[in-house]
Amino acid sequence: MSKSAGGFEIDLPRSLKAERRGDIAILFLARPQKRNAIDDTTVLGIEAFFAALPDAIKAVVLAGEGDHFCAGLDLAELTSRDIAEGIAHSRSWHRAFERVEFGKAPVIAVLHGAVVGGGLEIAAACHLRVAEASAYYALPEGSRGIFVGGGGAVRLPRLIGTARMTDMMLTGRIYSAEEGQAIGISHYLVPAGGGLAKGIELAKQVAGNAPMTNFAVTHVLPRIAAADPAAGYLTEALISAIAQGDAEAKARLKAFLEKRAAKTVRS
Ligand code: 1HE
Repeated sequence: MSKSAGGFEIDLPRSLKAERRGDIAILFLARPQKRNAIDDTTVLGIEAFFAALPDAIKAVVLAGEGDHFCAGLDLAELTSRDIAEGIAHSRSWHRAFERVEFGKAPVIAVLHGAVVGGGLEIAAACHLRVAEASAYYALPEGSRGIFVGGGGAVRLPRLIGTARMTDMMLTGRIYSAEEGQAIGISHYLVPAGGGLAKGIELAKQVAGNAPMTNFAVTHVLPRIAAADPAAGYLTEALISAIAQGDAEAKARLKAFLEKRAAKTVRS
């Protein structure tokens, strides 16, 4: 454990490193000798980090140290679990990744090298994904005789469709960074080594939004998208009225009308 890691008043396991840059936090999966495979301690550390995120942090970047983002579940720990322990383990991933997806701040994943199994699952729990040209995606669970357990069965079909996920699991198909960009895994594709800078640039942009907008997009939009249309339209009306009633929205709209705000133009 490392106390107050990177300026955060929290104990983090050695497999995680945190850094603070103003109102941006960067969390590194930092177990490169095991290709950032996620063991139990790391899962608990991820949950604790996002649960204890200070209010002053407005966006988080999640990246991996070494040549790979994440090789998924630590397979060494898997062999000793019985069925009940397996369920509890999967639920512990669900709790941790729920903190990522529905936490205090939007999360931007920076992907490179292997983004496989549980690595792809945690990436799917993030709000934006930047991929470097070296990134590749796979679900080797199929060939290891297991199944996804970190929320991938819920989040990945939303991202790439059930049909593509079925293919990845049944055949072990690997998608390249370019293919991943084309099918919607990543939002941004950048050259090798450019991911962290792009992730931080996006985090700063996101951090500059009105807090109510970021809340609506990260907490309310996914619920509307999963709701039946009637409930979705009503929820949309409510959150849009809440957002526009906020003082921050009033100030931003006034700034535009007084020609003090940026226009929406192509750069
Ligand atoms: C690991 C893991 C791991 C590496 N668990 N120890 N994930 C997988 O099936 C992917 C498994 N990993 C790989 O295919 C390869 O390691 C990589 C392609 C990611 C990287 O290859 P390479 O040649 O750079 O490294 P390596 O020599 O394979 O691994 C270096 C060390 O990391 C080695 O340990 P060492 O003690 O011999 O040095 C590996 O054993 C170790 N290592 N990956 C444990 N995953 C909630 S359900 C989620 C289900 C899943 O995620 S299943 C998918 C698991």
